[in-house]
Amino acid sequence: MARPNEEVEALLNEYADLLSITGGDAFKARAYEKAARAIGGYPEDISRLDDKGLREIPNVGKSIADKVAEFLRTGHMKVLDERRTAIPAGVRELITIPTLGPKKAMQLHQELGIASVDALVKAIEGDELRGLKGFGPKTADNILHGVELMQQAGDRILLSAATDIAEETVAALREATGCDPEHCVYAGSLRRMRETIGDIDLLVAAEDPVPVMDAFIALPHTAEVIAHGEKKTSVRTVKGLQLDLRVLPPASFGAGLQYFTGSQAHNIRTREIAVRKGLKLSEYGLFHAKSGRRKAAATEEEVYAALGLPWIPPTLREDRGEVAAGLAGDLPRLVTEGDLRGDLHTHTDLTDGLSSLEDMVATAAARGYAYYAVTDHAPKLSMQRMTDEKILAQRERLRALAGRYKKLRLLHGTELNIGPDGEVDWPGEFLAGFDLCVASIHSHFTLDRAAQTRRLIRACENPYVAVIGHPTTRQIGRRPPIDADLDAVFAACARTGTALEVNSHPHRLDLNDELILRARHHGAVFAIDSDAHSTTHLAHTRYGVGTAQRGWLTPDEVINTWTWQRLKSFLARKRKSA
Ligand code: DGT
Ligand code: CA
Ligand code: CA
Ligand code: ZN
Repeated sequence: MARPNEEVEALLNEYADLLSITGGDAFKARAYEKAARAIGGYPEDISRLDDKGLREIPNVGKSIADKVAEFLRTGHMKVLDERRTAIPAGVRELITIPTLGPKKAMQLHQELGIASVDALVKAIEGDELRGLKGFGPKTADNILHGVELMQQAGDRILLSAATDIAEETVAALREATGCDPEHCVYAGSLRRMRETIGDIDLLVAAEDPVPVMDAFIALPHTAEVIAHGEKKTSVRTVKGLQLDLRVLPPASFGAGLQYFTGSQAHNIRTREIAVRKGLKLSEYGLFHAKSGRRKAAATEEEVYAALGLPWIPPTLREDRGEVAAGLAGDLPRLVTEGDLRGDLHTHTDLTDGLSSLEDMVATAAARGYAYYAVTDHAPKLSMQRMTDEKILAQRERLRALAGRYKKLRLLHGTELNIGPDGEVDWPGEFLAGFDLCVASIHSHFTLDRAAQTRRLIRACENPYVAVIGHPTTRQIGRRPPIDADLDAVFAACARTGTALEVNSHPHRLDLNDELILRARHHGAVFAIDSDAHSTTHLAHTRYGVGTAQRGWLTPDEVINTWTWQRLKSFLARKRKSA
């Protein structure tokens, strides 16, 4: 719970906003804002003050003091409650958008019934503001830009965006004076490859931190220096992301890396082991508790070994049993990007992809794949205008290309649409012509749990469906997962020999780590696919692999690490049931 001062500050600010939205006296609104700031920053706890004490706070007159006293006594402020019933909370949310003032917010509410930031964005995208006085295309653009900025500043960011920034920053820091390039890395949730990242934690080993810290704050993306010290410096970038840089003595780099990689829950486990051994673990090293003598610190391997553990891959460090597995010598041999022999879900410009078939295949070949499936959208995704003729013509083109690639086996596939009853776009005779079919949900996201479960299980039972694409359809920060009995679906996948996709698109990462852990308990197998819509997207598999590692997957459980012979018999076995 917030301190009473902060609570009252928030309420008075809200009241000031509501006053200005309803077009009340601007002077009065400003007076409430000033009082709010004064109370928030007041050193004494206002709940201990009497009426006289309240009036002694700068900018707090009798009228405001009475309202504060009323709130402290009753938990309510009557005037605020009245305004709240008159104006939906979402209208107040509107004025937090940069460039959107209270007058415009009220106008949007009164004339179009808009009462949330989301509704406003939809209205702009649907061109519903056209003709509204004071809302030309430029204003609308500014609003959209403002919303984007707000979201970037306020939210966790996607793994892919954080990776790009971290890699650029690490590359720049490696150039700094006194920075040892081999001991300049990122740690935290990014090293653990969580799907979203709160802030980026960078670590450098250097005897003299000053030049490294100076180089860090001088980077062009820095908008604000939050803290600038010799041990830790934090900046906020122009996009609102926080970066923390810590400079460590070279001798304790391993201990620092272990500590700042986290997760916090994992660190609690490792510290428990240290305590049981009469040791003390910190970011500076592993020490004998009694003598204070340092036992290990230079490398992570050394620190884990001194705890009686093998080195634990960062993607496992979430306190999901990895420490116990390490102690027992049972850590999994995690799948890596190098294990992938192919990609089984990709698109071209025949549907919604941006690159040609030829370019996609050339890029796949350059990645060293042994096999590669082209799986453009099937007809029921009507926006894509797929037809039998078009997909058969594509098959001809693909077969013609095959001669050019001696080491790469080209597979002709499609991404089928799972209908509301589990039906797919084409009958079995037509599906038999494909080398491989992915089937995914692209519609009817809000069916009830029983219906979603049924349609997914029916899709698994289709002998031509090899992979269920992006099984939950969630999009991070945009769309929630469908509601289905996923354990029943996972069991059906295991029973029918259907792979579950780990879709590598950074907005999807679907299945996610937790669902992968659940699915593998049912004995299901997986396909880590890029779902690429352009040549550059083929590299997204790194995020799918990270997610798979967080789900403890081994190469044996991932069908696209298998040899073509093994994959071919996996596909054939299921088709036999047709
Ligand atoms: P994030 O930034 O929210 O995506 O998640 P993390 O895991 O990167 O968290 P962050 O940046 O607060 O801290 C980085 C790592 O440093 C964290 O995973 C573990 C370690 N750490 C930070 N503060 C503490 C603490 O108070 N206790 C322990 N045991 N570890 C901490
Ligand atoms: Ca972090
Ligand atoms: Ca941090
Ligand atoms: Zn799809």
